[in-house]
Amino acid sequence: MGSPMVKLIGAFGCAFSHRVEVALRMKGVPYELILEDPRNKSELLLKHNPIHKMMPVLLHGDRPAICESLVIMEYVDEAFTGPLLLPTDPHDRASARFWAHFVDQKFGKPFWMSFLVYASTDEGGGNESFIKEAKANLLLLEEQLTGKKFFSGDDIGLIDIAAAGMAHWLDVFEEICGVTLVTNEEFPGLNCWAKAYVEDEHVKKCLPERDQLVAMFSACRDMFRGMATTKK
Ligand SMILES: N[C@@H](CCC(=O)N[C@@H](CS)C(=O)NCC(=O)O)C(=O)O
Repeated sequence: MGSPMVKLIGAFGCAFSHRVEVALRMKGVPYELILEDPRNKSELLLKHNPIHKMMPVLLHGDRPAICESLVIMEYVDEAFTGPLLLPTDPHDRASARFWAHFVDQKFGKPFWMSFLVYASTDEGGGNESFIKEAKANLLLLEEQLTGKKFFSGDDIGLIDIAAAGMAHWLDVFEEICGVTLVTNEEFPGLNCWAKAYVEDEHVKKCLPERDQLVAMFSACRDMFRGMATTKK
């Protein structure tokens, strides 16, 4: 058998690469995963994503590469048969795109910054504004899950995959920073959703090992703490 027509340039522990892997697995598309070292980017990555120089990048046959995880997921949805990631109704499609973009553009920064600030100080002080904003955004997502198993309904779709960081990565960040941001009391829907997401058969097969994530992000935390101490 020849090499797969689809190649994914990704990185270990990268939630954006995970998005593309889940999309491909849901469609049953075989792919070759090429793992990059984000600190030492290859010529292959720079050639195919010269603008952002980021993973993931999708190569399909001989056509030019496709970059940006949300764009790649939509491409995979349209280019291959199988379960749909986006609904068919135009209004529902627009709404799904809106929330997937919300996760990237409004939700992500304060959410992950809350941990970054915790990670860079032993006390975790000074991050109240990020936490406040992160919790307000979490509440908006919690509301979106009312009466539903997944953001898209009964099955995993674009928003769920876009929000995967909150399902598998969150718990690792909470452990290494010693905080619980998304408590079961405050966000029961999101906690149920996260459990259901990581239990999915396609998702499970491409989740990075938890221990390896803990080791990787603990090293980042120590680096930030070191930088914060040097600045004092
Ligand atoms: N908006 C991009 C973000 C991708 C991204 O942040 N990728 C990280 C790896 S998880 C990366 O390439 N980092 C290297 C860098 O920032 O130079 C997407 O959705 O694809």
